[in-house]
Amino acid sequence: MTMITTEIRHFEDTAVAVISIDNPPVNSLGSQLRVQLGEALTSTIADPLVQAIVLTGTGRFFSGGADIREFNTPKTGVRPVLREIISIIENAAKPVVAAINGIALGGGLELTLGCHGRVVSKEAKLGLPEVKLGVLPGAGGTQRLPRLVGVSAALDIIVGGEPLTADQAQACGLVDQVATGNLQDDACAYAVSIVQGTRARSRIDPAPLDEPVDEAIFDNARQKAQRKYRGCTAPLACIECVAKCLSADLSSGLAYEAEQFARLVNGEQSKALRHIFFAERKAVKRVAMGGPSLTIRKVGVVGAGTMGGGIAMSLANAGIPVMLLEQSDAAIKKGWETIQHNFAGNVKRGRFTESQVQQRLQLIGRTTRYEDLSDSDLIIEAAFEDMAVKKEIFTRLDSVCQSDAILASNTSRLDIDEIAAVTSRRDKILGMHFFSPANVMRLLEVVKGAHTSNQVIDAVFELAGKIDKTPVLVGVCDGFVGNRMISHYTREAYFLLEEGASPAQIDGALRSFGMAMGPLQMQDMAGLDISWAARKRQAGTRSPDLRYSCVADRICEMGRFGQKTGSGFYRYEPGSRKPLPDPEIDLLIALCAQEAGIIRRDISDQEIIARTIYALVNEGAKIVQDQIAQRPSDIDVVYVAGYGFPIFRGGPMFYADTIGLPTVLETIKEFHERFGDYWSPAPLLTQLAQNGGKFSDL
Ligand code: 3H9
Repeated sequence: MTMITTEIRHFEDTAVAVISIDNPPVNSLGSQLRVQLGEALTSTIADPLVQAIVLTGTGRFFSGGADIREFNTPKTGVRPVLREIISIIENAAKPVVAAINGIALGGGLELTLGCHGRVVSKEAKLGLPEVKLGVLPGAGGTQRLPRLVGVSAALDIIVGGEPLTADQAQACGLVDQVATGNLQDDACAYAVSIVQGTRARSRIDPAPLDEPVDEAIFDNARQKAQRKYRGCTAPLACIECVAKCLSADLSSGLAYEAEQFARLVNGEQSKALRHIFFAERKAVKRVAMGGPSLTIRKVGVVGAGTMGGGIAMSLANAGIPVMLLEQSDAAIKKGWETIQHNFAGNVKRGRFTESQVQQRLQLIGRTTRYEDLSDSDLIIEAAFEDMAVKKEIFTRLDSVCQSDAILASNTSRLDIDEIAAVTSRRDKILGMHFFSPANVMRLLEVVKGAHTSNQVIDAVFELAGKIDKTPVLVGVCDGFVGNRMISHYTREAYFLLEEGASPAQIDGALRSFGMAMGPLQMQDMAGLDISWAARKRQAGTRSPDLRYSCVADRICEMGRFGQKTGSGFYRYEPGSRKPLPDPEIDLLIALCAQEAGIIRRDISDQEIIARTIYALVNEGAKIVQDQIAQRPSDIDVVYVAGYGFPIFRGGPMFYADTIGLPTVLETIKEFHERFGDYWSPAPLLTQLAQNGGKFSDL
């Protein structure tokens, strides 16, 4: 396949070879492309009729960087490797100018750093996002960029991983010129001016970087990295590589960078992060096959509480008009004030300007009349989590909304089909389970009922993309994917309390595993009354033979609902969210254990992690088997995006793969013997473990 084309252009009597990268979808620099690019460069550099070269891309992309799918395969070794190509460019006798036509990321941007001039289109985005894939810019980025823009800006770009606009890139010295006319013409003119001697070549000085740098700059970068990429090792390696520029010349710096890149790319963290990169893209793939597509232009939201308000903010952020409904003027006023307060917080943190907030607020209408929802294409109900309440709302919505409007519930657990049954449009009913705070959290469980049409799912997926959410398609069951699994995780945490662990030990062990928060801290934050209500609802169907911990119920009976009441599993000082151990709870736990006839013992952190995380894995396998999730990697996306599961472990199912399914199964069987039926191994797990399979093979 031809991925590189060369065209000779005559520009002011100078022959310029324009080499274009054409490898859809993102012009990634895979092995085949590198071979062709190497040949095109070598032959044009050797061609006596060519005086300058312009390197550009086709479509929206200059290049999305190295081909990530080839990592950890023999293809990465196919020569010329990217570093060699950049060296060919850097050492070319004739000028090579990059015409950066669009997105230039990772190895794509590194390619341009070897060039003797960089001209960029206004729309271009330039960045080194490797850190997000658990690696570092491994084709010279950590050595050439600081020499070009200085240590501080290079640290921001490499460790932050966020792309720059064309103007930002020009301001920091990353590019030489933003095209004002036709990009290729401007780049050719730039190259010609170098040939004519009216402009100097941009060259990276190979000597160690002579810049007075305060060591505090690196300490700050390390602290920022620890906050942004909790538990990840790549950001620290990026910082060490940038620091190397100050002591090493270019060639030893490049050798050091190559060593660090090889270490990271072969490590478990990078594999996990790349797994999530592809898992997210798989999860958001649309489902409808043909048929008319539905467009959502205006959305109604029922309920202006925390969830409803957050959902309205997400929609307004994307420029989508919203009509927010509450039962009373007082309730709508309260909800509106919270939205205003939250937007004001965004302004304070520099996320939006005052005028951007005003534009958003103008998009949110308020009402107490259902009739005002009649022109909405989608209505999202975010009312109290109670089936009777939901049924009443859906009955009213069904009667007032236009016949082709989609009706969604933000329920986190309830049966969508039971809700759909009270309407005359079961094909247009679905669940949209947002996560709190809805204007911040990216995960959206899209719940497909028995009758929901693919067109409806497709329209909601499209909307999710517009409001910057990661939609994951799930089926109907109590708790869908995320909450169904979390019940098993918290169940084990409660049992471990009775068996001898303290809340602080359980939370500490799981935080050190990498969870953003321990399970008991998380319960305190979410509100203990929510899961209490769910347990009460499930009480009728719970087998009396199964072990049940009453610790959480007893805490609720004391009126301790977590942070909102100042106490739960922990106590909280007024105005503080810092969980403080509470001897009263230690006594209560000991009492519950005694009543249940449990002899308390020392529990290791290792057991806490295995009991809680394998409970997730075992239930996850059952969820895949029940077809509640389309694939194991969707579960990983749900857990990383919605439940604070460490991204560097790739989600619970990928984590199980990395441990090895036979080992996971053995441990689960042992728990089954020791702790009873909750631990019956998922048949899918057993089957995969016995056949040498992995969840990621499915
Ligand atoms: C690197 O460069 C290392 C070097 O420093 C050193 C080397 C020695 N490779 O996201 P989309 C696929 S590391 C392979 O939906 P968008 C993607 O999976 C790399 N495939 O489109 C999807 O496939 P499918 C540094 C890639 O327009 C399709 O392309 N670069 C790659 O929303 C479309 O993707 C990065 O980290 C890739 N590099 O966004 C950039 N990139 O259709 C990573 C994408 O089968 N990529 N695919 O599902 C991105 O951030 C976004 O994909 C991008 C496009 C902004 C480029």
